[in-house]
Amino acid sequence: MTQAESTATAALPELAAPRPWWRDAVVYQVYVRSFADANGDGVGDLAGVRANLPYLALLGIDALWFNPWYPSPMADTGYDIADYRAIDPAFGTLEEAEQLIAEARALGMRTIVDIVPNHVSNEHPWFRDALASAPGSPERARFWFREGRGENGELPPNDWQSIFGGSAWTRTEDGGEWYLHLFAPEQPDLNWEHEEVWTEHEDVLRFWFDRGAAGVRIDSAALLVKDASLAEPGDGDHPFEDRDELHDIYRRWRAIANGYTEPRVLVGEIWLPDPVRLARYLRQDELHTAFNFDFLACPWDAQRMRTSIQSALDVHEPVDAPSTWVLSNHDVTRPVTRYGREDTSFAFKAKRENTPTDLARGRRRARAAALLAMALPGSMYVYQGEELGLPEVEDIPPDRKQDPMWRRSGGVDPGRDGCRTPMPWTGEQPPFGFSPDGAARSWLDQPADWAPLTVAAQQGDPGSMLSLYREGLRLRRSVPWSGDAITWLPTDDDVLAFARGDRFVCLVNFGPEPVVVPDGAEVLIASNDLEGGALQQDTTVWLRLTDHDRNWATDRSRKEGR
Ligand code: TEU
Repeated sequence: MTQAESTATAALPELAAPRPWWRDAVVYQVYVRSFADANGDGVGDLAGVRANLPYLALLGIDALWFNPWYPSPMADTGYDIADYRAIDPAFGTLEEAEQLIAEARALGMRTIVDIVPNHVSNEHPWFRDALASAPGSPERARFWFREGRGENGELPPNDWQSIFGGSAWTRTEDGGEWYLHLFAPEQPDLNWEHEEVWTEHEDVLRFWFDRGAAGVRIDSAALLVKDASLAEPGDGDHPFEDRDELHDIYRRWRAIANGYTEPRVLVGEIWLPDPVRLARYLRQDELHTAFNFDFLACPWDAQRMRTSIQSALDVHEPVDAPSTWVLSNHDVTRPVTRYGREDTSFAFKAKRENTPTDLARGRRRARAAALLAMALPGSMYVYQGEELGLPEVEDIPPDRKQDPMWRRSGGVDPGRDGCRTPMPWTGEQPPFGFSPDGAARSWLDQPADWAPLTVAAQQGDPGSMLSLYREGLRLRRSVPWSGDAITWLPTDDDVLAFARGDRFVCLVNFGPEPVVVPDGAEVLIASNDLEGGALQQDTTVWLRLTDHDRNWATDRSRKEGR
């Protein structure tokens, strides 16, 4: 520190530390397989991401989260990891990943990598060693191997069901023990009672943090610990969800993350019905943030949305963690499709396909939802293609489907391929610039009618979804809001209105009655054109209150006693 700097610091003792970047970051989720294919093999790669970093920088995001990019047999498109310290050759090399992290950082974007601690690939050296070793061996102790039930052990050790359907147990090929897999059989679960499982993952964290990763997204973060008695789910603690011992794991991880000059960030993928339980993972010495899936799954309804938003804020406040706002990811039905249906709710294990869908309506709502999410205090996630308003692809023929959820459910669950289709960049027909000319067929086909959805088609059009995202994210950095609190303003039941500070209001009209923008308020951005100064159904606006009307928010809320 120079003399001048130390004087400056001494003169400003009251100055708080700068706000940590992750508290209100916009994080863009890159599903590498489907982002951009530079080498023409029909699969996206790191070179494709590097070539398109300017596109991401222009979008106005703060960080990139990459779905697993490690060597994998791809039984679950990369969530079955064979080596946590390398890059799958289909995507590139470790050196390229390091370059990518540095290049993104130079453009102002941090990198979050995906860590999968619940299970490994069945081709991971640990599991291969386990299969090659005898029951009761130390090699098997890193997993959950058990004798079967029945006279000859022909029945699984218990009735736990895999999240992808069917039994959560598979018997070894020699007809010996069974092993546990909460997901596909190619994803054996690790035993988190084993010290080496802890130390290995802590080392993997350091490996990526040392290479410049700003944080990790922790896959299936509430599933790692199991009840060793193999009890069936009942009234008490769940045998493999949200168990108390998990918090010790994340306290150790937090200490590692805090050991860096710029502390690294831990983001949990935690699906829990009870937001109070979710917030326990966000205590000061545990994870920094977690995905807010309640908001994602919430039906498009003013009061349901209000309840979801308020309960997220309520449970985050006491632990001083920011909420996150998520509308989509690689596991869920695309918002344009979801919001275009009669029933706009989402449930992971009750996905539907080809139910009547009004895509124009869905798009309108998805636009309104995007501006709503961008206006809320906390951080926001954008899943690639969301900014283009891609719909779910619902007509993938069975022989082209890849997702084990579809296969293991015997075709009952449509699977998640429909939200993983390659990005359309340019041109009039597939692969729409995803791959170079003459490339191999894309790993999933794009619909032939996506020409109007390409980046090239949208970027010059001020009315496009892409322009809405760019403009909304740009404004998000400069709007006159203050603090992390929101004040709900009194409205009709079909309308949401909240203020942030005394100069900013976000208004969302869910209902059929037009809502007139108050006199004098300046419209900063609207998800759809206003008609005669009024918001039609399924429209969000951001308003700047001028001196003349800046008491509007506070006066109205006081009057209603809310
Ligand atoms: O998803 C985790 C997952 O599927 C569960 O947490 C599920 O969402 C929950 O039980 C619903 O109630 C992650 C990845 O996002 C997904 O792509 C992988 O297939 C899965 O883990 C296995 O690694």
